[in-house]
Formats: sequence, C-alpha cells, structure tokens
Amino acid sequence: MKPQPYKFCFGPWNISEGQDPYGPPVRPPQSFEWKLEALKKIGFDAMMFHDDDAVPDIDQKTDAQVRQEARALRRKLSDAGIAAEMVAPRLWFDPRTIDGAYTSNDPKCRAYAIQRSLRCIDVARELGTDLIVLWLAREGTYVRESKNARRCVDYLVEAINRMLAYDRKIRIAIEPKPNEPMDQAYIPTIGHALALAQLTDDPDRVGCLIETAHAILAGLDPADEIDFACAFGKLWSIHLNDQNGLKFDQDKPFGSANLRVAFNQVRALERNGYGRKGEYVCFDVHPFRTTKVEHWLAHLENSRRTFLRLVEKARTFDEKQARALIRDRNYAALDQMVLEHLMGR
Ligand code: XUL
Ligand code: MN
Repeated sequence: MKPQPYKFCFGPWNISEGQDPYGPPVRPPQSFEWKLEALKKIGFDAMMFHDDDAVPDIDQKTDAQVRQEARALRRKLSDAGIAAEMVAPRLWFDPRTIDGAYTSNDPKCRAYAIQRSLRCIDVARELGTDLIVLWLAREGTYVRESKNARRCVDYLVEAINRMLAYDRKIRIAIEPKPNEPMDQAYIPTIGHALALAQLTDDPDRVGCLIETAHAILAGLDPADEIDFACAFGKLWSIHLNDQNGLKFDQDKPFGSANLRVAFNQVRALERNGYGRKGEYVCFDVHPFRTTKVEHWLAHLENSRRTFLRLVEKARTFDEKQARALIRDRNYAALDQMVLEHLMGR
C-alpha cells in the first residue's frame, strides 16, 4: 500500500508569548488572523482549538452568539483552506473550575462544566469537526482526602455521557496527563482513558489523544502508548513534542530531548497506519522563552522537519536485518544498529 502523506496541525496557543509562572510575556501578543496566516505560510493543514480560542469570552455570550461567531470563524478558515481539527473545552480557567470541573465537590460547579462542554460541542459542530478533546486538567487532587476518587469516576462518566447524548455524531478523545496542574490526576495514562471509555454509554465514540510529554511524565514510553491505543483503534489525535525527564510540562520541539524515543513514536505511527482515516499529526510545542520574534515559528517548522526526517528513517530501517538479529537474540547488535541508523549509517 502506498504510504499515506501526513497532514499537520497546531493550535493558536503554540505561538505563545513566553509567559511562565515566574515572568511576563516576552513577545508581543498577535491577533488570531496573524496566527492563521502564519500557519498557512508554513504550510500546515489544520488548526486545533480550545472553545474560547474559537469564541473568545465564550461564557459572556449567548448560545446564538457563540454559534454565529463559530460560523464566522469557519468561513475564515475555509477561505484560508485550513481545517479545524478538534475543539477542547477550557475547563481550568474559570473560578468555577478551581476544585476540578466534572469532579468538583460543588454540584453547581459540576453543572457549569457540563454546560460549558455542551457549548464546546456547538462550536465544534459549526467549525465542521466531530472531534472533542478532553484534557482533564483539574480532575484530580492536591490533597488526596479532599475528594472521593470512586465517586469522581462516576462524575467523569456522567459528564461524558451527557456530551455523547447531546450530539450523536461527536467523538471524544481523552488526552491524559498524570500531573500538572494537579498533584495527582485521575486519568493519568491511555490505559485509564480507554478503561473509562468502556464505562460510558457509547464506548465506540470515546477514544484518546496521546501527548508525548504527558506519557513521559507518567514514566511511560510514548511509542508503547501509541501501539496500545491503536490496538483498540482509538488513537484519534496526537500531540507530538518532547520532554526532558520528570519536571514541568516542557512542550519542547519534537525529538529535541530524545531522538530515539521520537523515532520509535514515528515507527509506531507508521506501523499502525496513523493518518489513513484522516487523523492529523499535531505538534503541541512551545517556543523557548528566549525566542526572538523573527524566529517565532521555528519550533513548529523544526518539529515537522524532524518528524518527516524520522519518517524517512522509519521507512529505510533495515527490517530484515533487525528480524535476523531478533531471531538470534542479539539485542546488543540491534541496539547499535538503531543508533547507527539514526546517526546516518
Ligand atoms: C496541556 C495540553 C493542552 C491540551 C489541550 O498540557 O497539552 O494544551 O492539548 O487542551
Ligand atoms: Mn496537548
């Protein structure tokens, strides 16, 4: 079968201004139009959105306004020839999500989180995508005894069921992350996400999104997470980036910390035919804080370049020789063969 060309995507937040918990922005804010133009200029195919990236101040607007603004955005995107890949409800900014969104101890706050998620579905429908991404940012605890984790599983299932019932066409991709902002998240890995899917009313419409950095933060190999999700036919999106060990979520350019781990992710995507059903390769990467304005898109272009170079590396890997070494249980030679291949021989 002819190899599928990949399609690429990023979100407006990936052209970030450099603020961190210790300092203010270091680059000037840019309009959405500027970001869309930048995406087009560097030849990406789609943009991913939070609900309020698509409709700013969404909580202050009526349902009709939300739909109308989302429709206007869709026109802007289609004039630019750019697709909307997914929409994700931003459930971690509002004061009502301070103690978690779907798993807040306060029933009024849980109701807000569900309502906001249904509006996110309205936005997705107007933007022409059926994919809703749930990064469950605050669904966890700082203090273990502060919530009942057993009940929280029921809350998560209830919220997802409400979304599934609200629109029979949407698919929900859970993006797990083990920590940050929480000390401990309830859905830290792909195994947890897919197990949760089985408890919902329509497991076939609940899948996952793997982010490299999140898998590494959970102490896992992202390539194995990819194979696991694909074994269920449920890898519906991916956020490739990189992460140097167990620290804050770094969102480094793809391959920047560990080229071999990146190679294995690409190999896993290739062997599972990722992209054949229209899935995009998304880069959830950030510029280094030191980045000058004139180099503002380099992390995105570099990530795609590294990805495509690794696709070549995956396709030219001597599988026959690798199989012979595996048969001989000569894993030392296999190990070195991978290194030589990545180093260019
Ligand atoms: C957070 C993260 C988010 C999600 C979308 O770590 O990756 O940007 O991808 O909400
Ligand atoms: Mn992400």
